[in-house]
Amino acid sequence: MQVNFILVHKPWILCKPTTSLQKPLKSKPPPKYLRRCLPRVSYRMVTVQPTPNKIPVADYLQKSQETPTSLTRYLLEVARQNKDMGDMVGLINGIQFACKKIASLVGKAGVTDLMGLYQQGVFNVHGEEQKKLDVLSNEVLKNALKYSGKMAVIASEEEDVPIMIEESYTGNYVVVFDPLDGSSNLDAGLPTGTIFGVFQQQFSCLVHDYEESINSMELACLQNTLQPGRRLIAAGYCIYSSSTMLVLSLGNGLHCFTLDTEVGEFVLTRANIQIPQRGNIYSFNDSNFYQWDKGVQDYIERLRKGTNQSRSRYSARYVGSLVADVHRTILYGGIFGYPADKKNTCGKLRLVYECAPMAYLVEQAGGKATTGMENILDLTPKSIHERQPLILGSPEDVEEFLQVYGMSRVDRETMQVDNLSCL
Ligand code: FDP
Repeated sequence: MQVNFILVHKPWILCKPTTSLQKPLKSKPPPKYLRRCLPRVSYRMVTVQPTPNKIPVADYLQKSQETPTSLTRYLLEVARQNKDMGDMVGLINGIQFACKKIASLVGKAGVTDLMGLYQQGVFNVHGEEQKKLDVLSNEVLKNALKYSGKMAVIASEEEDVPIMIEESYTGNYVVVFDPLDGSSNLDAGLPTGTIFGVFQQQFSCLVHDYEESINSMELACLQNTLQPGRRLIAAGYCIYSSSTMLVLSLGNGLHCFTLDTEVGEFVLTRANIQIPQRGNIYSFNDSNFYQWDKGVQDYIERLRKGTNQSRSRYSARYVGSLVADVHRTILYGGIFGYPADKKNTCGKLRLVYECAPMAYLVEQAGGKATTGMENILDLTPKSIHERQPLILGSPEDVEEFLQVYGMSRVDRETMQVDNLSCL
């Protein structure tokens, strides 16, 4: 077991209003609980826990397909077989509760006036107008995680900066998440999803209360959220569609639990999911074709014409909701991509809470995920909202993409990627 020594320090941290939840500037300032306050922290000697062992519950999952296994029962089995994973089980329980709550909100959004914008003219950190359900889902997930008692730091798509958890609830885990991805599809009743990834904290932070300044050591504490995807110890997504499914990996393969609305429980419906070696579907936003670099265009043209390695013409499917497109790709095979283009020179998707968890899950199912240059899981994020190109799917399809793309890689370099715009 590794021991780290961290200086004890009690700085003051600046308390700024948040852009994501605040009222428009002309109205009175938001109440204190709605502000983006960074809490005062102190540092101490910490023991960095080893990564938990792989979970040998695969056999159990196979057998238990004969009788319905709830996610709760599965988690209890994980805890029984892995004494050091009790906290992780508590954490996933918090997430499954949040997913049920968000599924219920999404399901009745049309009849409870939850569709549409949160506040006209109020933008989040990405410059996008937030939907009511973006804001609500963020609160639901944040609270479920906070009060699980297992959290140290959380980072969300909907928050400007990572959030440290108050001392009384502090735990050992770092969770990154996108509470409601694909929310531009909401008002049309199309699928949306929650994406999450779990790391172990590398720096320990003791959080006391809300104070008034921040220094480099506190930033180090928040940098717990900037770990490469390779260090994820769990990830998952919840898809809100014709049914609600929680697709999860604790590092032991990929398993799908479907919400049985009659009993209010997630029930195991697919154990040890394996992505097909090759598919016949491509899922890219085709309207960007003329904005892509030549390598991507050449690859897509081969799929359209059937001049690719499998000599078969591929079908196009693109929902425009990451969770839905990745879920279909995992189950049916093929390739999903949001590459860089002339407008989005770093791609559009966020490395920390979109690309990395999805890459981890796809690899757990035997697939591959890349930027076109590097394996997604090898990238160390420089900022919490950094964007990266994402190509993932069946191993043979991704390999073929890399070959074709590699032939004209120089073309990407001529796009003059401005790295700052990725952050
Ligand atoms: P959305 O803007 O609706 O939130 O990253 C967000 C995302 O959706 C992904 O879910 C989706 O894959 C992508 O953007 C779609 O982008 P385009 O509309 O540019 O295709």
